[in-house]
Amino acid sequence: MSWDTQLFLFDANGNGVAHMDDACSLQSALTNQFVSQPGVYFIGIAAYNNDPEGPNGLIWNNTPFNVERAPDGPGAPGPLINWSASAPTGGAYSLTLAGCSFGNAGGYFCSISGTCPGTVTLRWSGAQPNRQQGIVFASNTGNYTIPGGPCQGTQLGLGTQNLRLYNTIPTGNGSGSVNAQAGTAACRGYVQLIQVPGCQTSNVAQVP
Ligand SMILES: [Ca+2]
Ligand SMILES: [Ca+2]
Repeated sequence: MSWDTQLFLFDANGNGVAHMDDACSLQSALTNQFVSQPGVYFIGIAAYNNDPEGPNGLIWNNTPFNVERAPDGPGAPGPLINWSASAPTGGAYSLTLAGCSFGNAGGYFCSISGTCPGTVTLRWSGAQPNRQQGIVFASNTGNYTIPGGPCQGTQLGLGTQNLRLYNTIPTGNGSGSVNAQAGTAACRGYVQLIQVPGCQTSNVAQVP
């Protein structure tokens, strides 16, 4: 890619969620670190320095360029009403999505927050109450199909690298959280939940 991109993530109401300008040279990348709940999200891509504005101005300040940020501008969090450039430029782009799944809003959802290595918190919602759920870990995403057992044939969003069942915990009333100590080998890895019986799977969440 030959032009200076900026990436923005907005929620369904047009409010800002996350922005990063320069992740790799002048190209942009976003993680899930500011995404705390399921729902509909919009990705915005713009050339530097065409920035989204809310009623009170910029939703994000222009700098720092190489840090992923929640809305921090005078117009935070939005909603988006305008873009700052009067004569926008840009060009062709490719967008790579990794470790994500189509949202089942109101469905089985998990997220991971915290610091890795260190203490991380796994949160889940939308599970069936009073069941068991397996916490499955892998270092990569993929389409691994469970070869046997009660969920034989269920396809996960995980790959086979360091794939393992980390733990099995109750779903409680359908939502909850658990803390865990994450070592270096777990950092930036991926987690997916699968509940038994039923074999419903959650989205894939990335360890910080
Ligand atoms: Ca950029
Ligand atoms: Ca900017």
